[in-house]
Amino acid sequence: MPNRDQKILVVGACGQIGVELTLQLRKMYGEGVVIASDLREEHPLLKGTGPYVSLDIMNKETFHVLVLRYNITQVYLLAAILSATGEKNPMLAWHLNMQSLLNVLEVAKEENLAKVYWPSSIAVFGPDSPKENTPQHTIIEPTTVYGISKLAGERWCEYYWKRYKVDVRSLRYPGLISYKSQPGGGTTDYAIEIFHDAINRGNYISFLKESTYLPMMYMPDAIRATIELMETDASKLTVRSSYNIGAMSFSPREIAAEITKHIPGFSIVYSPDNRQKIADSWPASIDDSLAKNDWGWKPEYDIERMTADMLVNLMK
Ligand code: NAD
Ligand code: AKB
Repeated sequence: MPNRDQKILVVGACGQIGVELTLQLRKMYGEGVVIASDLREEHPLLKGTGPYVSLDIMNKETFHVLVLRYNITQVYLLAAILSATGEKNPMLAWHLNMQSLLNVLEVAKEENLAKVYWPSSIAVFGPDSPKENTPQHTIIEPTTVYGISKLAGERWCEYYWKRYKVDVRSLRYPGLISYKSQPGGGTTDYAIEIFHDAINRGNYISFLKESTYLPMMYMPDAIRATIELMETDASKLTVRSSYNIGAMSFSPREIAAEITKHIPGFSIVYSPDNRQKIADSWPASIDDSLAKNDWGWKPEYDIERMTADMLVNLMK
């Protein structure tokens, strides 16, 4: 729990994770404690829940001034270009994903910030990593620009911790499934689209093959994991690059079958596109034993519970 003087800045607060993370941080620590920021207009769900500022994290000076003006002590950096969008414009993805992190790490060092959070992804792994139960430490040779930027980012996090004692923490999120805000251009987005199309049209055209297994997690678990990691005593953390974290693993065929239990008659067809190659390069499931041992990680949602909750909430 941040002490009385802590002030949190969420960068990229209007994205898929940012909206829910900001709302939960405000619920836990108080609305005035958490400043939301993004390039975009304030997300409707954030309106009236606490302070919002417009920020381009690529501008280090503006960010630095904001940190000083609001007496910021913790930063959650969520601005990024995700895997599928990244392949459309690799240089833009590299530039944003790297420079945003370096800007935050530099200001954290200069202003002695208490903590920084920056997410990595299962995208750090590549086709030569073990596919099942992919370990924390293994061959890591990503083949997407997004994965390369996450791997480089992990190295920078560990570097700033070891060299400057910047207390930066990170999770390698799997594909995240949620209903409050839209996904931002990833390969795992199919697992969200499928729910919307099941409800609105009764059928779904999957851009991944039926048997493509990927690690996935429901957003409430991801938000809880993030805050639990940030609240853990620094002495317990043995990973200063980014922790593997898991919850469930399923294929398009399996999630379709689960949805069919609630929406009989729902149908799916498969029309793989360029995102199939990205998915094929990623793990099918993740070994997160270090997260379990170091800070007690335990997921609450499996495919059945997540599917039921998604459908109830989307149908409201
Ligand atoms: P998103 O695309 O939904 O949100 C990113 C937000 O950053 C957007 O609101 C965007 O407007 C903002 N942004 C972009 N450029 C900016 C800039 N220059 N300055 C300020 N804000 C800017 O992404 P997300 O899904 O919420 O992901 C957040 C983080 O989590 C990313 O680092 C992503 O790689 C990581 N991650 C996400 C998932 C997932 O399934 N969503 C999985 C693994 C890792
Ligand atoms: C993506 O598909 O790009 C993201 C991720 C797993 O990092 N959801």
